[in-house]
Amino acid sequence: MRRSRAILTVLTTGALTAGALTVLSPAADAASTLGSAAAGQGRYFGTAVSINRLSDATYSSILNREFNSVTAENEMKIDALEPQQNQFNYTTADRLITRANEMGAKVRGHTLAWHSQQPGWMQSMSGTALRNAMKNHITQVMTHYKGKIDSWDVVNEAFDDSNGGRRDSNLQRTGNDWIEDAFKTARAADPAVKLCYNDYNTDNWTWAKTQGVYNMVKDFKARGVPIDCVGFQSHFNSGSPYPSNYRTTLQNFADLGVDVQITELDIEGSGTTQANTYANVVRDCLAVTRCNGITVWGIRDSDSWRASGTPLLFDANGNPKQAYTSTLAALGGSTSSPSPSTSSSASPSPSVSQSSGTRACTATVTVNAWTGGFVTSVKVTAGSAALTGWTTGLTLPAGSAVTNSWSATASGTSGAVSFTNVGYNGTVPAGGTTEFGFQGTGSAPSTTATCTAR
Ligand code: G2I
Repeated sequence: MRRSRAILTVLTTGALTAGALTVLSPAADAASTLGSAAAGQGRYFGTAVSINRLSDATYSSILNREFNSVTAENEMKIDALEPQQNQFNYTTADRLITRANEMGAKVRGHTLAWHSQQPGWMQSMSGTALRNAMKNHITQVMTHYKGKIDSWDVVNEAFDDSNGGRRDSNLQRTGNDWIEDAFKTARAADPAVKLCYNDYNTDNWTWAKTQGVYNMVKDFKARGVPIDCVGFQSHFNSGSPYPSNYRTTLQNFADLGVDVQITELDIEGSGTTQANTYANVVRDCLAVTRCNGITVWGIRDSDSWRASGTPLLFDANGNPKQAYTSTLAALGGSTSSPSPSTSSSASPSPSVSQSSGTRACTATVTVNAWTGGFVTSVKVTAGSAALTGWTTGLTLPAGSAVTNSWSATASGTSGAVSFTNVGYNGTVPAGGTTEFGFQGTGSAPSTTATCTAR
């Protein structure tokens, strides 16, 4: 509020002072992405990521730019990681972890014990055999991901939707202590990672389901059952609307001595109504000290499991929606982030820095390789003139191929390949840098790359 008033004043002054040009420069204090704005509040801002979409340049660019936490939308579920009993398949999920590392993002593990997305072999199990299979899954997966995950959804959606009791499931039928057994197993497998319970329709403090989960967490805390956090999925729509007591719910759970996170946020709707609800959710989280992160359940509306409800922050073309702007603002960031400059000059001067000299760039290549694959990060640095576009080229060894890239458009997949800026990162100020990356199969390229500037 104060900022927008200040801007108005400067513009008015500029208009009245003939001949004087007031230069507006980007504010140093307003973050311009969801992740950086959330970081400024001591929080993270994450998204669900689907591995299949990483090859989509628009999706990939937004992911890199905006988010500093990721949750695998499906790739770390039980059926994905243990398709046959005791045969674990980490390949796809590991690619996501690698990508998160590239981005410097946290990873939320989702999910270890759940009635849904069980592999066929588990669905048909019961009793002690199922309980042991659950514990083995938790132990194996958490051991594999030790040190790589920030928080795990140990148990997901274990409560009934209406009566405040437990949901019936094969896991529930192994005995009411299955949830605490899962948490104790998880703590033993990795004492360092945060252990969370995660559910939906637990946002409204007056709902029986919310009370059911609250009482379980209270009981766990009283009896010393390990639990560190509670995730509120927060899939909001007309049947399950954003409740005015949401902040109360988050605070009451936090007061039990757990962190709380908003883990799968999406809000069906459009325009100002949707934008206001997103802002309210953000403000509620910021008002609760132990609400330390927000994750949206997908990037563009078209990526959502509820695509027809247009519940996310970017439209199908990857353009930020009104809801994006309100979310960023509620986090204390700003899209254009103009603020009055401290200097004004008597004679007009260009407000953008002009190129001096010939455009040139250099590419610095970092490779992380393992047997059969690699991830490459490339930093493009502008010379003494600003760039309006760039292309870097390098050569892959025979038998190697690019399988995926982000923040650049790839040309070719083997031999001599090149990467050209995408829409948002072609402009690089003099001496500035931007980064892109790609991954591939086979042995890694050398770290020599050409850079052509435009
Ligand atoms: O249902 C929304 C979310 C509720 N909370 C737990 C989340 O894990 C859950 O996510 C959704 C994913 O967004 C969907 O993408 O979970 C669904 C069921 O696990 C996911 O749907 C599945 C389909 O059921 C599969 O048929 C499909 O193969 O997505 C898979 C991959 O597209």
